[in-house]
Amino acid sequence: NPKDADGNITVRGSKLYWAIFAIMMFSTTCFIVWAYTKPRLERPFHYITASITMVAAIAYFTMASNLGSAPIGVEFIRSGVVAGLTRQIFYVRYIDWVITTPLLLMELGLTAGLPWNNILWILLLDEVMIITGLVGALVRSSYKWGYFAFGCAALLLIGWEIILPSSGNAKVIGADVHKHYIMLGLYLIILWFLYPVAWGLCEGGNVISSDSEAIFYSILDVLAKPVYGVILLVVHEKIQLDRLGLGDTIVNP
Ligand code: RET
Repeated sequence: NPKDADGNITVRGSKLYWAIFAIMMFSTTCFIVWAYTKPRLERPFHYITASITMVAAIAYFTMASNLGSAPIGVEFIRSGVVAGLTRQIFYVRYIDWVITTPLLLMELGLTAGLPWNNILWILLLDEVMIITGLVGALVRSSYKWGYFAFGCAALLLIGWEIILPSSGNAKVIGADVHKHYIMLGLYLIILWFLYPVAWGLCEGGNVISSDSEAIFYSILDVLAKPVYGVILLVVHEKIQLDRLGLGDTIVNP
């Protein structure tokens, strides 16, 4: 049934996943080419960013092929649609996130010059957030919301860590670093708060269809990976230019 009556993605959902797969592959290529235009020592962030979009590309390849999912019994039947008794849960998302979200946070932490013990604490919170989200998604009963609550608590702590203690750190390194770090940190955290919203409507409450889930998560992932990557790399270039006092000279020759 094209109306997605059994809780699975349809051909349209699959096509969207293929499109995002193409975007992730394209951005991976661009980040690698961009890296090669730089001296060797300036490349690490380009490589980390490229590996993030590369992992996402594989996850999207999997979902577009209708793989990496399991039918999970639903607690709430979607109203208006004669939905099935199960929903297609893409656990492959969480395999992607468990690899890529720590890298995204690490890039942010290194931009602020955070000490490693702070970075590791943030990464630990991140693992708690993703794993509780996965377990909650696979649980049928309302205990899933317990896992969801643990995950949200972890996200709140991450938000607090990257905005407050870390911004003090960035300030010590320099006003330019601080300014850019705050912008990047706010972009990340505002975006990341939309993920639990998507989860609540999809894996959690079974409120929207699997095709709508594809749209919601795809938009978030494109903003959180390739777009975030471009902003981060541009910020790094700006910071370096400002350090050399060349910012205006190069932008406005
Ligand atoms: C879950 C459910 C449990 C509660 C919370 C969640 C947050 C997930 C986030 C995911 C971010 C993913 C990114 C992917 C990159 O493309 C696991 C949905 C808080 C914030 C940035």
